Amino acid sequence: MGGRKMARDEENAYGREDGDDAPPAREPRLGLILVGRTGAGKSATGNSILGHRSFPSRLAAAPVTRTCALGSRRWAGWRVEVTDTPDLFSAEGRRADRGCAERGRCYLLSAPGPHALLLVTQLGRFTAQDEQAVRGVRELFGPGVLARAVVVFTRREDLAGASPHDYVRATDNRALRALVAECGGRVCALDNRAEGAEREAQAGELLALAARLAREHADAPFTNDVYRLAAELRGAAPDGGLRRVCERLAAGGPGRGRRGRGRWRRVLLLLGGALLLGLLLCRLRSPALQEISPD
Ligand SMILES: Nc1nc2c(ncn2[C@@H]2O[C@H](COP(=O)(O)OP(=O)(O)O)[C@@H](O)[C@H]2O)c(=O)[nH]1
Ligand SMILES: [Mg+2]
Repeated sequence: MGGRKMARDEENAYGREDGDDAPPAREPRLGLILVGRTGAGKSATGNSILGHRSFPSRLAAAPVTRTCALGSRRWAGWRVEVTDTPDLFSAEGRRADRGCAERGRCYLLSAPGPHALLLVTQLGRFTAQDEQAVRGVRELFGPGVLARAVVVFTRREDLAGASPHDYVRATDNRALRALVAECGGRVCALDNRAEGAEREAQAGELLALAARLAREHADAPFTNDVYRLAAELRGAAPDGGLRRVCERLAAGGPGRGRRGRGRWRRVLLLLGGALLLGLLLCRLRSPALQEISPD
């Protein structure tokens, strides 16, 4: 088993496989990505899901998570793969990721795509920074990605027994209510300080939600043209693959090619319309000119 783990670690240049409980390959994959602003509790949530401390998580003035990382576990017949992310979604984070290397790593690690995107936010603190992070998420994965998102509140202990649905219904934070609506009403709350059976029960709640979302899409992960490229290149030499995914992201991100083609089509249609109108006007004007002609 140990030898197998080493081989797996060597294969994967960027992530971490928690290989001791590595399942047989026939188990279906349940891919999850943790996204949201720095300090919301993404890494702590990842550790709760995995059932052990896999990702560094603590309160700090500077971001603790510096790079994307992958952790895995078995749960209810699924092979769960969790991708933790550093600050990829704020304006500063994106500026710092010049060349899109970290965003490219995120794509390669989570290829062929997530079944659920976990939008992590701290209970009672959905701020402008969280909204900016949501915009960053849309930009990185494409506008349709929220159809696969679950809003995960950390600090569940502050709910004092109430449900996260009740909390969302009662909040006067309109941006949060709008986000939850866009995510199909999927919400979950975790107390990441919980341990043992309580931690496992909370993880089970969240994983059941993610598994239901996967089933609703016939177990197919969320995908876009960058994921398709990443999946193709995942088996290739890591640096070569990373470079090509980064180039694709730097060129404008998912859907760019299709959007670009759509824009040109609209321009051509407008030009064609203008030409037709011009011809029509010419034809209408020529008999009128003939009528007033002295001959
Ligand atoms: N009390 C409490 N603290 C939490 C919870 N989740 C995360 N934290 C704390 O919030 C801080 C930031 O968490 P971290 O996982 O590093 O956030 P990240 O930057 O989004 O990955 C850490 O000190 C965590 O212990 C929670 O459910 N309850
Ligand atoms: Mg973190």
